[in-house]
Amino acid sequence: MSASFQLPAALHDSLSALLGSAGFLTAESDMAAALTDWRSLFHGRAAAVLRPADTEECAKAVALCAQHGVPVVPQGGNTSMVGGATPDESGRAVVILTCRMRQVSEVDYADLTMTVGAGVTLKAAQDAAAAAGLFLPLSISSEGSAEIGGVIATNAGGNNTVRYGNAREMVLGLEAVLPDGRVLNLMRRLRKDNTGYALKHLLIGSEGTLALITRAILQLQPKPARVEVALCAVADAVSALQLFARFRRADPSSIQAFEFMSGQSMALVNALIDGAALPLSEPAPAYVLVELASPRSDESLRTLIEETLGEAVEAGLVSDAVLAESEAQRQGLWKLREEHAEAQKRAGASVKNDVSVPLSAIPALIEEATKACEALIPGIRVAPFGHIGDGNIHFNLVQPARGMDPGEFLARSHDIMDTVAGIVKRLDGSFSAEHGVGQLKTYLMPSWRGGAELDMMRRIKNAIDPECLFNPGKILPTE
Ligand code: 2HG
Ligand code: ZN
Repeated sequence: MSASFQLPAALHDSLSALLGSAGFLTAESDMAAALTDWRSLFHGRAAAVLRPADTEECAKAVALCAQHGVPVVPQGGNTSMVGGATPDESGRAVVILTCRMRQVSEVDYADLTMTVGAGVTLKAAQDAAAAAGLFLPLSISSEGSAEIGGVIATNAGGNNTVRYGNAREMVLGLEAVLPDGRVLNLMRRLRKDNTGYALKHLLIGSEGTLALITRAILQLQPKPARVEVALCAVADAVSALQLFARFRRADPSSIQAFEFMSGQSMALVNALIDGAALPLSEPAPAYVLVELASPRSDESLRTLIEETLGEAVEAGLVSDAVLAESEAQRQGLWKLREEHAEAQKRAGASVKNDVSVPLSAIPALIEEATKACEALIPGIRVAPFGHIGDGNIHFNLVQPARGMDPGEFLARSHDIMDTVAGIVKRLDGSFSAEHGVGQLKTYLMPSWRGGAELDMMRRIKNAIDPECLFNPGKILPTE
């Protein structure tokens, strides 16, 4: 079957000649995977899916699309939680995949940098850094599929933000194709470079609406010599934050991750994920996963984590805890954290609220939003988890275990999102901490970012992409 919307013949022929059969796909079956998001919330159509092999091919393809007024939807590993890389239903756009731009071309030991193509998965980039004896401290649950270009385009955060910041903090240099097909080369590996507007930072987090990222120079770190991980049973977010404060007092620079999981969300992981087994004597109301790292290989980090946990147990903050004794156990504990999104997907329809609030407001957020959601839909499963150390909670809701079908639950998505958002706003938080706006949350932009802020965003969009060809319908609501 051919695509439902035909590209202009001249464009079709030029793209086909430029990209060849490996890079130019128009059969529905070849395009299908790129037209639906990971959550299966959005089902778009496209005139073609392009897979350029390098920046030059990508730039030429974008220039051709621009000449014919054809919209372009950049897509990396297709792991967006907000439909950020799924085309609309018009079928007019082409999707450009970065998956063939997969070169890890250079690791520099003096500068601690790595040059990567947009299509390198985050996991492959981490592995390449580790193979060189270095460390790329960006870690997200979807790192096996998420590609560097998308990770930067969405300014992904994840598990290590508490120590190393978001993707933005790790990007030294950037190369991107602009909507008219020009290549913007910002591949400078400089810590200091005050030479006008910070275009690199404008593109980071712009979700493919301003440019298509093709390469990056990432800032690496020395590989820690010692890592310690513990899973702790706690009563609630208040105890979790008190535990965080204790670790921060003991040694703030050693905290590499500090994650929270509600009992409800962990129960879903245990029930629905193969090989996930809680290594504690009994289930708890909530859990913390803490990871510490040190450049020193001696026992001091082990002593630090044991002493801090011991004191927390004595103070009644932690009721049970397990420390990883090997790399395999460390990975086992992390699996119990990283599979929450997958477990919730398997549990039925769910509504996600990727929100952030000041640390001090997290207990109020969880308490108030839990009450409000339970009042909204009796039987709703409140399953929050997330990066509590940096203030980002995934306040997710799963459909009731019985008595409601997925469609009926999803029809209440906006009620749920608005209810949670109202509480988050009162607590001075953000309605999107790390997943971005995509197409799912554009409707929230006027009330949260309206006035001068949204106006400036529109002017920037208009200056860089006046025909609105790049990722239309994302971030900015249609006027
Ligand atoms: C995570 O922290 C991801 O595991 C996914 O950001 C969060 O499923 C989610 O809401
Ligand atoms: Zn997350």
